[in-house]
Amino acid sequence: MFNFPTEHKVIIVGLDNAGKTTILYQFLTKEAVHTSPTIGSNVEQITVRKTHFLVWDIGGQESLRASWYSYYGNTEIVILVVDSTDRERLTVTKEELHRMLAHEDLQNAAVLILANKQDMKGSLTAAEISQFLTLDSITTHSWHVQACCALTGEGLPASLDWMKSRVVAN
Ligand SMILES: Nc1nc2c(ncn2[C@@H]2O[C@H](COP(=O)(O)OP(=O)(O)OP(=O)(O)O)[C@@H](O)[C@H]2O)c(=O)[nH]1
Ligand SMILES: [Mg+2]
Repeated sequence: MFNFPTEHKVIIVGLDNAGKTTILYQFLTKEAVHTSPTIGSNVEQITVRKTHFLVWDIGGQESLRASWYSYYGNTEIVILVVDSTDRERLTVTKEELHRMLAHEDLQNAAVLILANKQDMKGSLTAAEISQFLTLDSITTHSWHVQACCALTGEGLPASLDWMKSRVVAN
C-alpha cells in the first residue's frame, strides 16, 4: 500500500509590498524573481527533507485583506511577512495579526513572523518588530520571529527549519 504524503497547509499573509511573493519563490527556486502585486493568490508545494508544505501566498492590498479568512481552514502555519522599513504601517500589521489570531479557524496554527528587507538601510531589527507587534503578549499560539532578506534568501532556510519543527512536533 502506498501512503500519500501528508501536506501541511501554510499561508503567507502581510501587507502589500511586504515581500510575500518574493519569499514564496525564493523558497521554491532559491532565487529572487520579479513580482507584481498579487491579486488573489499563488500556491506552490515546497518540500523540506521529506516534509511537504502546500504554501498559499495571498495578496495583501487593503481591499484583499477582508478575504484572507477564506484561506484559513486547515492552516497549520501562518507566515506573516513584515516590510521592516515600513514603520508607518506597523500598526496596521499589528491589527491584522491580532485579528487573525482571534479567528477560530487559526486556533491551532503556529505563526512565523518574518522581518523582511533586512538589506535595506534603516530597517527595524527582528527584536524591534517583535516589540512593535507585542508578540510577547501572544500566549494562545506558538510563534517565532525571524529576520530575513527575500532578495538573497538570507534567513529563509532557518524559517523552513522552524516550520518543519512545528509540524513534526505536532
Ligand atoms: N530590498 C528588498 N526588496 C525586497 C525584499 N523582498 C521583496 N522586495 C521587493 O519588494 C517588492 C514587493 O515584493 P512582493 O513579493 O511582490 O510583495 P508582496 O508582499 O507579494 O505584495 P502583494 O502581492 O501586493 O501583497 C518587490 O519590488 C520586491 O523585489 C527584500 O528582502 N529586500
Ligand atoms: Mg504578492
